[in-house]
Amino acid sequence: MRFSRALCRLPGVNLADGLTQCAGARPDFALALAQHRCYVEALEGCGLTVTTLPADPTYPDGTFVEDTAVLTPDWAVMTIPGAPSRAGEGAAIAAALQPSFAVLNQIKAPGTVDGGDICEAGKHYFIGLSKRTNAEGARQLAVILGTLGYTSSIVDIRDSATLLHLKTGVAYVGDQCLVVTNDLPPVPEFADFNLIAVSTEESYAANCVRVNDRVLVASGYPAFLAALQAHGYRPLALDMSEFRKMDGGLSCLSLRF
Ligand code: CIR
Repeated sequence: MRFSRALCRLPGVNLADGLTQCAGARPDFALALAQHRCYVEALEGCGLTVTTLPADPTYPDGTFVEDTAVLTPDWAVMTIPGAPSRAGEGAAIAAALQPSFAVLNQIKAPGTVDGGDICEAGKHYFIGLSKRTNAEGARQLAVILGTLGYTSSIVDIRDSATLLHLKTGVAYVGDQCLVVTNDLPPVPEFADFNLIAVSTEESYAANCVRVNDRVLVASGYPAFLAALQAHGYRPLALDMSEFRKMDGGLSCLSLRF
């Protein structure tokens, strides 16, 4: 899928007040802001026009915009993120997306969906059942995707100690190819794809994003970088250290369409 636009939101000064499993981690705000600027510039370098919303101090996790929506080429689906502290983040995102999408669907309570659990792989979507995305949210999303002619299947990661979201462990990089960590449960549908395995030591790098001719990857993972190049991809490495402290990966800093 080729993208022409992206939506991002600046990290706020209270980024460190967001949710994280990394005990004691305190991101440096100035460095996070600089890394965010590089991220936006990378998207622009891939040919995208990027809209960057201001931070909202009500939502310290608000920079992780990916969790608030699932975008298909046709419709946008606004989610209800599974963490109660993040439930209101979508309003500003919906307002920003509205002009670009003919239809804005809405996941309805008691359903919850985090966009980080939704992995688009061409005409098929993997939907992660996680501590954030519940069965009702997954069901509603599958119905919406089905209406648009997409197939979907569930990947249950609720028992995983390492995966916050499905896309913490899998990314679709186009050309019928998935990047996968060994933290994932067996997924029968993966048999239809070529797989690039990410080692346990480099598992953070699995959350990469194909953007037009490039694959954005976190910097500091040389084996994975080489594997992508060996498969003919053109990776673009970005320092994600401050967002990682808040359990954030590359994909969650933007919505691409
Ligand atoms: C959270 O726990 O919700 C945020 N601190 C991080 C969200 C990361 N989102 C993503 O990877 N899609």
